[in-house]
Amino acid sequence: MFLEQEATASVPALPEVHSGISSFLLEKAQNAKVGVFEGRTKPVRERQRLPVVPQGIERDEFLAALDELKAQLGGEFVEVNDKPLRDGWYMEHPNTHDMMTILDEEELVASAVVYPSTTEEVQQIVLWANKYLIPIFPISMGRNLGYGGAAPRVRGSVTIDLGKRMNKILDINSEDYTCLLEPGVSFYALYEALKEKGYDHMWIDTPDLGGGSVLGNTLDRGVGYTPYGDHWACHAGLEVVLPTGEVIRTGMGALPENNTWQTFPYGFGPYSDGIFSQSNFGIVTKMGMTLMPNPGGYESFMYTFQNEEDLGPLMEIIRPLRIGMILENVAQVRHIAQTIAVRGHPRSKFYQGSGPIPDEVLHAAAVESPVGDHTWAYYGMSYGPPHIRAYKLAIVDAEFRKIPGAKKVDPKSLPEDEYFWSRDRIAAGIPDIHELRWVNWTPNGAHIAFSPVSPIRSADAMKLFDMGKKLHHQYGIDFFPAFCVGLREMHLIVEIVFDRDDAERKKAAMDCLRDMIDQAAALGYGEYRTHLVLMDQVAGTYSWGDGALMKFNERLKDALDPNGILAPGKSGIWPKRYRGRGWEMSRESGPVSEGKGVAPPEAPNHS
Ligand code: EUG
Repeated sequence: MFLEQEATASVPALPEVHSGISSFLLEKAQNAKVGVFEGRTKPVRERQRLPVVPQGIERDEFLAALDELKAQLGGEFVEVNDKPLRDGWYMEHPNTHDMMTILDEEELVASAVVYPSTTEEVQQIVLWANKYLIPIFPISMGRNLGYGGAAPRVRGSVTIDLGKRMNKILDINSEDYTCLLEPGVSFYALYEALKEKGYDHMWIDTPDLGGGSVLGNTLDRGVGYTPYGDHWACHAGLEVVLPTGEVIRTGMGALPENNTWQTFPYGFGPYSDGIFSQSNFGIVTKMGMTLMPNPGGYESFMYTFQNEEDLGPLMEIIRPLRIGMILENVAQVRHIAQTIAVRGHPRSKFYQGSGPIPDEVLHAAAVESPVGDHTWAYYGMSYGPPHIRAYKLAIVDAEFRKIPGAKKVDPKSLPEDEYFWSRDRIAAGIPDIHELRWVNWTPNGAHIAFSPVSPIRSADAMKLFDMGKKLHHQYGIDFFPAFCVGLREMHLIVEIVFDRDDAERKKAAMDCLRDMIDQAAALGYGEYRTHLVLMDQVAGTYSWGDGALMKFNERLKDALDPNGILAPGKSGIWPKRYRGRGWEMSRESGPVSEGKGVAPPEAPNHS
């Protein structure tokens, strides 16, 4: 059976495979894989909905167009997506679909995947797409899990897998603390490169899982956990292929032979970079990134708080400390349900009933754990030499202990494989693979995120928490909230873990997400990022001034991409040819992602 072959194959490692794992994590990854496949019952199915051809082109013409592209790129670099869909797992993820699909697995699928090796080849692909009016969807590595993975928004788009052959670290500047990257460089790979060069004076900033593309994660405004955790704020300079085929370099990159591309992000004139993040206005082929100086020491710490209501006062304590940089990193405040789930066991080990797992069951499990009973856990990090840390940690301790029942957990009491040490590494820029363990909570575990932004305030935290909890209970879903505290705001991350082979649970998850988005918007909160299938709804909540921002985005889209070939629908931005034809997804459209056709081009589509 397919599944068994997949389950026993060894995990790909760097440097043989660009998307592989660091050798120091290989054994951990191999163990993680066993856990994932133990809970897997979903078979690899025969495809029911073949062939996949994007709307607006006949099948024969599409196949002929692919042949033309094969002649340009080389036959082996154009693959038709007609084989059974293999979900794999985090380290062996597909580039053809969303491995954690919330819809029918054959809904959001690519028609073909192409593998350019240079910016020039990306340009060729873009010109080809314009010639035949074929939607294209670029991915860097395709590990955007919880937000759509590698899937295109428009069924049948041709996926451009940029990472496979464009995975060079073009530069690491050890004096300026910067680097210049192609799309296929993962956090694992960048970390390894610094180690290999002996650049101990520089740190990277990594998200919870390190397999994603640094460039892709940054463009999606992903988050890490050192003081450099706001990745977008830390990037400097882009090279972008526009939807009509031209290439630009932003910031100082526009000045030939300059040596400040990665040190001064703005250059001269309008700051263009913003329109290439979370957008469909260009394909980023190079990105500069800043690296953090090694702070000369670090010490992570953990406090636990007993009651659900402690969240409010905790936020009031965190806010001034965070803005004042006494709390220095993007820290997480995690709920007990996450603490238990991240241990990697299925929910059935703790509870066999239906409906949300009762709090008593979670507390009973926590009592048995090295961390002890609690409702909230704060994971933070103090940087610098010991006397500097001592100064900051004393303030934190005095403040956190104002909450009755607050406990400082002694790291020395925690075993080596405790989650705390994963947070410790991540906050020190050392990538890990621990986080995905909570996906084992259900059989065929998958996750999808609800990620609203709010001020770091008691009232906001409690409103979002209460709203999320109530809706999760209504839909019989376990509630896994974690607050990622930025500088003046926080991202609440609620991950719904679901069985991706259970249509009824998938529908419950979707209904719950749609309710949370609407109710959050009614309270004044919006998401920082979302899954492909929720982008229309989320974009719709950013409606100030009669949808003025979306009108502006549409005007940009039509100017930059007159044929509407690049990632139509991404971030809710539909090109003119798709508008008014029912492509938007909503509660009413249900699990259907496609509209009724596309308009013919207005002008001759190639000159
Ligand atoms: C996480 C954090 C995110 C996100 C998705 C998942 C981590 C969960 C801060 O952003 O978008 C524990």
